[in-house]
Amino acid sequence: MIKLRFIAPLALALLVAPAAAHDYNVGGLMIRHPWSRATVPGGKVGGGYLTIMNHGGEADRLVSVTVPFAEKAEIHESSMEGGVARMREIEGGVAIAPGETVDFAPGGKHLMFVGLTKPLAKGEKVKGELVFEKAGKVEVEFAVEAAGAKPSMEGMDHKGH
Ligand SMILES: [Cu+2]
Repeated sequence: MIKLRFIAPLALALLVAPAAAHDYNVGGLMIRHPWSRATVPGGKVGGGYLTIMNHGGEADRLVSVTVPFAEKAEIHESSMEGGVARMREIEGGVAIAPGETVDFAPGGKHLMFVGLTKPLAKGEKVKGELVFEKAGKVEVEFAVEAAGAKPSMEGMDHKGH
């Protein structure tokens, strides 16, 4: 009886499939499921999330990001300092070593779209461009999910690889 109570929510979570994942491969890099969250009208910032895996033999680095729907996109890191959530820009970008997986997710590393020129609406896909030191420019689409959306089950599963 007790066990069933735990199983039910999990089964439900699995049935509610996340928005279809989309991946991009460039050189040895695999970019998994870029996504964002819906913003309120007049909101000035949005977040960008994705997973980057390096299946190649040499290190690469995400150096910058541009999006057409905001004045700029920054690479940020969130942390807790004395019980207060803070974030700062990561200078010089984020390195991805061979065999490494780097997650950009709520509460950790993330992309910050600053100066939104339009609200992001749930269900739409918005373009962006990632610039890597070695792999160069990669065009992606961020799938906009609900305002409070969590990382998808799909993305979490992949961490175990
Ligand atoms: Cu931020």
